[in-house]
Amino acid sequence: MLNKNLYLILIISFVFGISFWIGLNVNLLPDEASLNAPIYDELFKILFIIGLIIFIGMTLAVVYSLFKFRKKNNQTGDGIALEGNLSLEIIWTVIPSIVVLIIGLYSYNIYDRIGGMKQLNHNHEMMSSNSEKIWAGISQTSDNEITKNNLSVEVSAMQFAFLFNYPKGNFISGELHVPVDHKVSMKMESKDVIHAFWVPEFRIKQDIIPGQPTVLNFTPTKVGKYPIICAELCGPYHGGMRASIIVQKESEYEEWFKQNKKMEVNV
Ligand SMILES: [Cu+2]
Repeated sequence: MLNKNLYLILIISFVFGISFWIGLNVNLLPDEASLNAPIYDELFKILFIIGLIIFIGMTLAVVYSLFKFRKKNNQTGDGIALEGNLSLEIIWTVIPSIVVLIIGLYSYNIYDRIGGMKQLNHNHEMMSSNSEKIWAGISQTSDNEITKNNLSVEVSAMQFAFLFNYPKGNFISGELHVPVDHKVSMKMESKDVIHAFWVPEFRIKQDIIPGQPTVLNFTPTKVGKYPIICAELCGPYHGGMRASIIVQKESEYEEWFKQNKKMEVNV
């Protein structure tokens, strides 16, 4: 009996050990390019580890059962039926309940840390001028950080493109340019159907809904070019509804901004 328990403990330790090792060392996600990304990835790692524990544990149990409960040579029936096992039923109810509860609370904490539970209206410059209702979105993560460098952009989504309006420069761009390490505050509206603004490298996604403006705030942390993908099936060319976000050094961004501003004046 002692031997059996020892084996069981060893196998469980092995399953947990290998799951943690894979979960912490194998990265399935793209670059982390915004302040939200490392926070979101914490949750992903935990979910990945839990998934691995269940997958490896179940696979081992199935393989063990294949050999242990094989039909014996002279066996003709299934044997005596098993009826009820209270302790087993308590275990398989209590453990998953605790796991689900922990995941729920932890997800709430992560959503709060990326700004999902904050008030949506009070941070946004464009919104203070008119008292338009903002229906949903991700707010800014902290009020204490620098807000003077806020970049405000208005996003219009339509079948099948995104357009970015820079109110301060009074111009519209098909590419979203932003300076690295600056907060970007976007107000998003749809001209037709529901779209979704998704940047995998930033770990952000927000629906864009006709008649119900939404907001999305983020801070890019890595210079580079990243895809913006529409993540809501919005029509026959939904798959082609893509744009780019270009994160630049502040000086380069200023240069780009000036050039576009000038063009508008010349016209
Ligand atoms: Cu779309």
